Amino acid sequence: MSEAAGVEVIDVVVIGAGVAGLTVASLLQRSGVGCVVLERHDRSYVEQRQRAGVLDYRAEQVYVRGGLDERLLNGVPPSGAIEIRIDGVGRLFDGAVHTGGRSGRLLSQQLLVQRLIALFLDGGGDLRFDAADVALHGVDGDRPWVSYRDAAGGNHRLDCRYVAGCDGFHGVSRASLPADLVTTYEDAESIGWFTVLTDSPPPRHALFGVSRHGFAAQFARGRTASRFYLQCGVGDSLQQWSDERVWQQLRLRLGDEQLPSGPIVDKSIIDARGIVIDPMAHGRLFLAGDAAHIITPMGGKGMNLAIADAGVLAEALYTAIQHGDEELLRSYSATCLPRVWSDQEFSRWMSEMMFHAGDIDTAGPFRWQLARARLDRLFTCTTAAAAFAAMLAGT
Ligand code: FAS
Repeated sequence: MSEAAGVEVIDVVVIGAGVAGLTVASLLQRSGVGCVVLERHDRSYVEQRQRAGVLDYRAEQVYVRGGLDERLLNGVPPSGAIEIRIDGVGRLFDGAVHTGGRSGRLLSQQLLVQRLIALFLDGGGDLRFDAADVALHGVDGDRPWVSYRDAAGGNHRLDCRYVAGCDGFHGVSRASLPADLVTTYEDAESIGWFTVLTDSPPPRHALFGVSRHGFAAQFARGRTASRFYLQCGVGDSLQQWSDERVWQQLRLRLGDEQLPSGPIVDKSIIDARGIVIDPMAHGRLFLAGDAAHIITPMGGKGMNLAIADAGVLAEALYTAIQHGDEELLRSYSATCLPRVWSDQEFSRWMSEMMFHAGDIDTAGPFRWQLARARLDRLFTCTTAAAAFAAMLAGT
């Protein structure tokens, strides 16, 4: 980092300290590339956000290849089997059996973010929280720069070579792309669903409940919390879902009258849209994670796609800065998009299977039968099981 007349000069500015931004920054730090991370919220806010809960095998390998796995994955158990409970009857699906043991880890996004922040700061990383009014300038030229205001009201300018836009779907990076140069693909699932976070015992296995009362799922979020997903009417509001109704429906759909309850600490409607931005780059600005794509949580790919993008971007930035070769940066978007679309397709395929196989009115009797056949095939056809296991693991 050098400074001239109040202007700081750095190789890379990373916008956003979510899983994508922190993964890019930690990998760059490890490879000796200087970067500054700008995050608009304070540390405690970023560290308390509870989102995803499973790190897939593909994302795990990004940390293994980057030499970060020891610090990030220490003591984190494999994700293990999932339970699919159809009308109250449970069947265990152990993906690792079909993938030669490659499955993923039960790692909450919250814990991963906490560990990434500690790793980056312990390594002397420059992470600036409470960065307000972040703005990008000249990203389509040779000398982009980023401005922001710190918590004390001081204005800052960072001159850089590249910008990693990892600030989520509502951040400034995606908004900086010229509208006439990008295509936004968008499609909404014809199903409503919402999620609740509870202080109640987690399930032994990730649990998917398919029942005539509708879909529900339960995932561990640490040792004492659960995240549940429930199908609801398209356009439903949270006011229509009292805590009492939530627990009543969960017991019904998971076929478990004894399902232990607890305080519901968070409730939010799921944005049931799939969105992909193409290209994921413009000039010297490169988008990673939710800044470039939104995916519904059914296949557990939101966090994992963000980490996969970050792995590709960090290597491309390293090669450009340390070896002056921009080929990987030029092909960054073309490298990421096929994987993004593959995960979008998988997530939609799984959503349709789980939702259509439940409440017969959701998709009608014929599609209900199709979805039940698709579910059953996971347990009766090794080829179908292997394909499903490979997509879940990201292998
Ligand atoms: P993030 O949104 O995580 O991080 C972006 C960061 O940029 C944030 O810290 C934000 O504060 C910062 N930022 C934004 N604008 C800025 C600006 N102008 N200046 C500076 N900083 C700025 N995915 C799954 O796979 N499984 C799940 O079970 C799952 N559950 C979810 C539950 C919820 C409630 C939500 C909201 C999402 C869930 N997801 C799930 C999806 C989630 O994991 C995202 O895909 C993931 O957080 C994407 O990571 P990032 O791209 O790093 O974006």
